[in-house]
Amino acid sequence: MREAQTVLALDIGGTKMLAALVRGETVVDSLKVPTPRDMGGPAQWLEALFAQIEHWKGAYGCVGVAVTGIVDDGLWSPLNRRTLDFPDRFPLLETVGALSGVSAIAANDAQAAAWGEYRFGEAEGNLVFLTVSTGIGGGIVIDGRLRTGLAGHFGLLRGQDFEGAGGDDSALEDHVSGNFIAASAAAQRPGATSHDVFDAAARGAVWANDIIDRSARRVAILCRNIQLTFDPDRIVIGGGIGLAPGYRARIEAQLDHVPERLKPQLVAARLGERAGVVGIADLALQNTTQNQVKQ
Ligand code: BMX
Repeated sequence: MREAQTVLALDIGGTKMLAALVRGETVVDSLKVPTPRDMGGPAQWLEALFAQIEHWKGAYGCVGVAVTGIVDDGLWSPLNRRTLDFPDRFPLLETVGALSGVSAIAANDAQAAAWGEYRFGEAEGNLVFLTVSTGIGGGIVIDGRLRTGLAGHFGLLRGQDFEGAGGDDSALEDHVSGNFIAASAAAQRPGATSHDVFDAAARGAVWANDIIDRSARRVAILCRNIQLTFDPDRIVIGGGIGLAPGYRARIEAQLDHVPERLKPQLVAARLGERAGVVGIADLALQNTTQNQVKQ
């Protein structure tokens, strides 16, 4: 009984991989490691991860994998190679099924997080989840249904001259996300990470505050457009940058002048960085239950 309700949940993003044993919204055990972007590809990343959680074998009844990028028919592909690069159509479900020995499902990381916040978060009603992290991901839950496929890939929006970011063919996230913040600091601090920029900003460095404000201003514009597109009750902000101290307040400061009826209501992800694993675990359990019913 215990194992059956326990799910092995993986959240593989552009910067980190989180593995967790999940029951409901509870993370019973977890392991976080950097995504070894420069080491081989998905097959090696998953082998290395499963080697480190070998001791969890037998403790879970099914697996859920949330990944950056898109999963079509169990095949995993990146959409923005700057966020994470690997060859298209990696046989994700087959590989995870073989490594775990149990049934597996897979979904986009931000969509899984949106479902986690919908099921266990603060947000009532229709929500849009926005993760500002290595890239910018999004998940949409309307009338209790999670939108899948490309739905919510806000980080890949093009053509809008985001405030001088240049209406060229690059993706919005390349002008906003963690990668952008780190790259923008190169002049002042070669090799700085986005964390370093937030630390410098907290110490009052003007250049660092300027970079973060530019990022937050572009996310504020995105939130206004999301409000006009889906009119959600809440926009839930998550991700390493989205949850960084003061970042959401900077976005809200850019929305002060927006008329009440057009103003997006932003909330922090209640599940924090667990949103993805909790969401995919719930989807995996639903899938297992449905399959049992069918039999
Ligand atoms: C990119 C895209 C999305 C993802 C988002 C956040 C890739 C590899 N990923 O827009 O699928 O949801 O980044 O990803 O094309 P994260 O790695 O920052 O969590």
